[in-house]
Amino acid sequence: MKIGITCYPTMGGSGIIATELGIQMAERGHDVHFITSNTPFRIQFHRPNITIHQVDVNQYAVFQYPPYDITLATKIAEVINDYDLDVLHMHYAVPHAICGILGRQIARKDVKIVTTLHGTDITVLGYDSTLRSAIRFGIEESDIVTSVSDALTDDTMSLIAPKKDLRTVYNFINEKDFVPNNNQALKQSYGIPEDYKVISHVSNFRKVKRIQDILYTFKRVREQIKVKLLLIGDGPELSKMRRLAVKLNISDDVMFVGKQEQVANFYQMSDLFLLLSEKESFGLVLLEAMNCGVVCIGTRAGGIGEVIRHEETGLLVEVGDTEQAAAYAQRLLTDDDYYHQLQQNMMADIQNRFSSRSITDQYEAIYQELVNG
Ligand code: U5P
Repeated sequence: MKIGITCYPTMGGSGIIATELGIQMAERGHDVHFITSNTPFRIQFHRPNITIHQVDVNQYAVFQYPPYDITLATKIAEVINDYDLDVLHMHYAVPHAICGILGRQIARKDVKIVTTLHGTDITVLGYDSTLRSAIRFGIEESDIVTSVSDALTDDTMSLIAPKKDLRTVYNFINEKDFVPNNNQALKQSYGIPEDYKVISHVSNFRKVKRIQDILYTFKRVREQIKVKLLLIGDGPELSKMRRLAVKLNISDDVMFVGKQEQVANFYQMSDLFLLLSEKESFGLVLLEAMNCGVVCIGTRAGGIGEVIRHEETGLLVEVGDTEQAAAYAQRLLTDDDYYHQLQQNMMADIQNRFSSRSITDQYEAIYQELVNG
């Protein structure tokens, strides 16, 4: 099949999924066309069957705002016609599904549109009534719409109420990039003594991630065992969290390592991973940590409860319950048998429910269903 993909080519979860899916489809022999404002960050070298079409938004003084959406739609139309695309896969309802629909109209071709909802557009924009009808339109005019968790499907139904069934297709990661490897050398290079445990967290440091809860949890655990906290990523909350670590008197054991491109190494030196967000449509970082063999504690928020099966493959706490999170962390870091039991279940479960092969199969079946009518 000839597949056009539009996503934000940045480091966030949605861009990573869109890019990995395109790579997987290209490896299966499909002809993949990325139509994006920049080369997606995981495609920095040549790959067969992948073409990048860059959307250049002109900054003419005549426009008060650069017309990104219209330029993108025009580019999509051009690629539909030039390459005779069968399917467009748009990531996010707004603006990309809308641009895909407009592009299809400009091209005057019956190309099929698959839209994947990743969360931000629904949970943030769904509250903004000015955009709600546009999101609904993007969903209803797409041929098939997928969402990355049942929790996001439910949120979309209650906030947007589209007349359209959504299908949940979970996120996945490229397993080759995230493998278990007890990375003592890296731990050493960060000056972490061998007998210290490592707790980690990876995110964009936005408020919804509740990094303060990670610090409060860590403070309690640190009172009982030798442990370091590794915080990977950067964002608006970072400097506030640095100050909080100082105030809590834990800053000697908290390492802020900033934005990193090779996050796998940090998971590999971790014994426990925390994701204590108040909202999360899926929680891709959990899947990355789990594939590296790291047991996780998450909150009962959004899709986290679908990725972690409580007391089977990891542990869940209510949002803000740092006392329970600390109690669980302490048990996991001191009771090896318990840890290995959860770890074993976790490795089997992710292989079963989130393997790149089975998720790619599901998307491929969706494309095929549309193309074969
Ligand atoms: N990420 C990085 N480097 C960082 C912070 C995050 O590569 O410094 C990646 C995570 O590994 C994950 C994505 O793939 O960004 C964040 O996913 P999400 O929080 O948007 O689901």
